[in-house]
Amino acid sequence: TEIEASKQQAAWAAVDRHILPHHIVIGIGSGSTVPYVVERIVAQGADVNKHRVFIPTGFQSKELIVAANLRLGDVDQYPVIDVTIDGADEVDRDLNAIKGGGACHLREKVLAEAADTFVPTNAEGPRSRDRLTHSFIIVADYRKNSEYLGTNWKAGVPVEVAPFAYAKVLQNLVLVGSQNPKLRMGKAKAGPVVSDNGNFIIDAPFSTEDLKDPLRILKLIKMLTGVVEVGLFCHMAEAAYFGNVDGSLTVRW
Ligand code: DER
Repeated sequence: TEIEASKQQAAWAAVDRHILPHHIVIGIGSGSTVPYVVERIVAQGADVNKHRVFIPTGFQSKELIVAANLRLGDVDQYPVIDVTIDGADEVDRDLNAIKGGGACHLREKVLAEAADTFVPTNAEGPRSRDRLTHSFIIVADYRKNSEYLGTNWKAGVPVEVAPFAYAKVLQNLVLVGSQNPKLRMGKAKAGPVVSDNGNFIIDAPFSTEDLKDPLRILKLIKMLTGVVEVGLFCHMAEAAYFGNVDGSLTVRW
C-alpha cells in the first residue's frame, strides 16, 4: 500500500543518511515503520554490523533485532547511544512528537535521550554539554506530518501510569485540561493493555490549542503522581523523515 511504501521510503532514507560505518551502538524503536529501518541496516552488510550492538525499546523491538541476527544489547550496558531511530504517532513543525501508540514510549524516551552526542568544550576541560547533538531520528509515513500535534492523531497523549494510581491520574488529567481521558483496553486481551514495564496506559486527548505548546502539557502531565512517562517528545528529534503519497520524501530538521 501507499502507506507501507512511504514508511519504507522514510526508513531507508534515514538509515542511509544517519547510520554510518562508525556508528556502533544503535537504538531501535517500536512500531510498524522500524522493521524497514532494520531491513535497511541489515542490507549494509555483515561486515559493518558485526561490530555493532542494537538496543531495543521493548519486546517487539527486541524480537526485530534477534530475528535479523543482529547483536542485542541493553541500555544499562550501553547508556550512551550513537543513533536512535524510531517511529512516531504525529510530529509537529518544531519536531515535537506524540509517541506511545504502541505503548512503548517509556523505553523509547530513555533511548531517545541516551542518543546524545556530547562535544566537550575542549580536550583538557571537563566533558560538558558544549554542543548537544541529539541523534534521535524519527521515521514515519505522511499521515504523521502535521503543523501542530492533535491535528491528525485524535487518540490523545499516551500516558504510562502505575496501575495502582490509574483512577487518580484519570481524574487529575481532567483537572489539567484533558477531555475524556481513557484507560487503554486490550483488543485481544480482556482488561487493560499492560506495557513491557507492567504498567497501564491512559490516552489523554487535549485540544489542538493546548498542544501548540506541547512542553507545557508534558510538564503538567509528568507532575501528576502515579505518572511514569508521557508520550510527548519535546525538542528531542534531530530530524524527521516522511515518505509522501507521490513517492517523494520530506525531511525536516
Ligand atoms: O508507540 C510509538 O511511539 C511507536 O513509535 C509507534 O507509534 C510508531 O507508529 P508506526 O507503527 O506508525 O511506526
